Amino acid sequence: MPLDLLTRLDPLRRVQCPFCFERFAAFELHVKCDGPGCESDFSRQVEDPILTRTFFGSGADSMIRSPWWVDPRRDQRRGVRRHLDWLVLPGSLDCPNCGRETDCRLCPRCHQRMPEAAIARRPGHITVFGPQSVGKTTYMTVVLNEFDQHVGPERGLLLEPIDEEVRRRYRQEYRDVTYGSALQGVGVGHWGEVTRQAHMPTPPLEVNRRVLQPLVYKVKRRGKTGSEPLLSFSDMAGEDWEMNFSVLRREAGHLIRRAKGLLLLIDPMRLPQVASDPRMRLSPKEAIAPPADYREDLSKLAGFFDRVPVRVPLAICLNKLDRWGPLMAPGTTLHEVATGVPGKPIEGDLDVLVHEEVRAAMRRWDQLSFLEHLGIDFPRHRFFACSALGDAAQEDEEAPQPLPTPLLVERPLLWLLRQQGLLR
Ligand SMILES: Nc1nc2c(ncn2[C@@H]2O[C@H](COP(=O)(O)OP(=O)(O)OP(=O)(O)O)[C@@H](O)[C@H]2O)c(=O)[nH]1
Ligand SMILES: [Mg+2]
Ligand SMILES: [Zn+2]
Ligand SMILES: [Zn+2]
Repeated sequence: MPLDLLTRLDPLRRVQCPFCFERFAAFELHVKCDGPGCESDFSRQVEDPILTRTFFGSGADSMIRSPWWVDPRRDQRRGVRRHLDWLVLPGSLDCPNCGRETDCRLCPRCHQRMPEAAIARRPGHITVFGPQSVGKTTYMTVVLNEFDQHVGPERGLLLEPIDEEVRRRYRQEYRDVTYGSALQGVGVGHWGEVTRQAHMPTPPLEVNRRVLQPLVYKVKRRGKTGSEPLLSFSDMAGEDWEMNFSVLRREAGHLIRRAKGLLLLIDPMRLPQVASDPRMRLSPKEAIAPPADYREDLSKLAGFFDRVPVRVPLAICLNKLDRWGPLMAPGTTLHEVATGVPGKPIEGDLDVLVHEEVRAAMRRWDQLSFLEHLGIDFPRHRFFACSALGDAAQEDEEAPQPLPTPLLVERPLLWLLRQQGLLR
C-alpha cells in the first residue's frame, strides 16, 4: 500500500525498525523492487551486502542477491529531486530492471522490509531472556497461543503476524512443537506417535543467528482506527546468556538495549534453598544444574546499558510455578494457583499479591543483595510467577507431552504492554 501523504510530508520523522531496532529518519529508507519478475529471476538480481550482514554476520563468505534496491538519495536517475527527499518522501520509484513502479521500503540498516505501520508509528518490543532451560521458548510459544485463543479475544486485542514468514516461523518453530502439528492430526503423527515435545535448547548465536530475527506482530485493538502499532518478540538462547556473553552483547545487544519491555525468566529450582526443600523431587537434569546467581544476572543486564538506573520496564517472572508453587504457605495466592485450589475467587489485585508474595519468597531464599540491586538499577520492575505448562509439565523430557494448561502466563506480558502504552 502506498504511504499516505501525511507520512510522506514528514520525512524527518524518526522511525524505528521492528526487526533490528535501529532508529533513523524516514527519508533514509531504501526502496526495492518487489515485482514478481525481479523476485523470481535470479539474473536480474543484484548483490545485497546489507541483507547478507543481517543474516550471516559481518564475516559472511558469500553474498545474498536480491531484486534491485537503492538508497533513493543516491539514485542518479532522479536528478536534483534526490536531494529534496528530506522535504517530501518520494511516492515510488521505477525499477530499472523490470520497469515496474515500486514503493516497497527497506530498513537502511538491516534491509528487511519495513511495514507501513512501522513507518507511521514506533513499534513496541519485548525481549525474553534469562539463563538456560528456564522455559523461555516454551513461554513464548504458550503466551502467544494464549493471546490468540483466549486473552486477546477477551480483551479486544489481537496479535496478527506481520507477514507470512513470521506466521510460518511461529507455527513451525514454536507452536507445532508444544501443541503438535496440524499436518498430522492434533498431536499424533502418522504412526500414532505423539508429536508434542519439549523444545530443544535454543541454539547459540554462533550456530544459528535466527534469534536475531524477532517475531513481529501487528496489535489490533477493538474500537481503534488508524494504523496499528507493532510488537516484536525476541527469545534468546540461555547458552549465550550464561556462556557466550560477550558474543551476545556484541551481536544481540540491541535487542536488550532498545527493547521497550524486558522479561527476565528465572527458575527458582536453581536456588539451593528451594532445591533442598525435602518436599521437592528434582529430576536428574535439575539435580546437576549449577546454582543460580540472580545478582550476577542483573549485573549482566545492567552492563547492556550506558546509564543506570535503567528506565526500561523489567518484568521478572519466576517460571515453573507448577513445580515450586506447592512449597508456598497454604492460603497464599501462589499456593492456591499452583495447586489449583478452586476456592473463593482471589480478592484484590492479583498482580500486586503475586508481586508481594514473590518478593517475600526471594527474601526468605536469601536473595537480599539481588533485591537491593534491583531496586537501585531497575526501579521500574515488577515480579511475576507463572507456569507455561501447568500440570502438563512432564518430568521426563522424552515423554509424550500433554497439552499445556498454563498458569498466569499472560500477566507479565499484559503489564509490559501497559507500560508501553499499547494497552490501558
Ligand atoms: N515444570 C515445568 N517445566 C517447564 C515449563 N516450561 C518449560 N519447561 C521445561 O523446561 C525445559 C526447558 O524449556 P525451554 O523452553 O526449552 O527453555 P529455554 O529457557 O528456552 O532454554 P534455552 O533455549 O536452552 O535457553 C523443557 O524441558 C521444558 O519442558 C513449565 O512451565 N513447568
Ligand atoms: Mg529456548
Ligand atoms: Zn532494520
Ligand atoms: Zn523489478
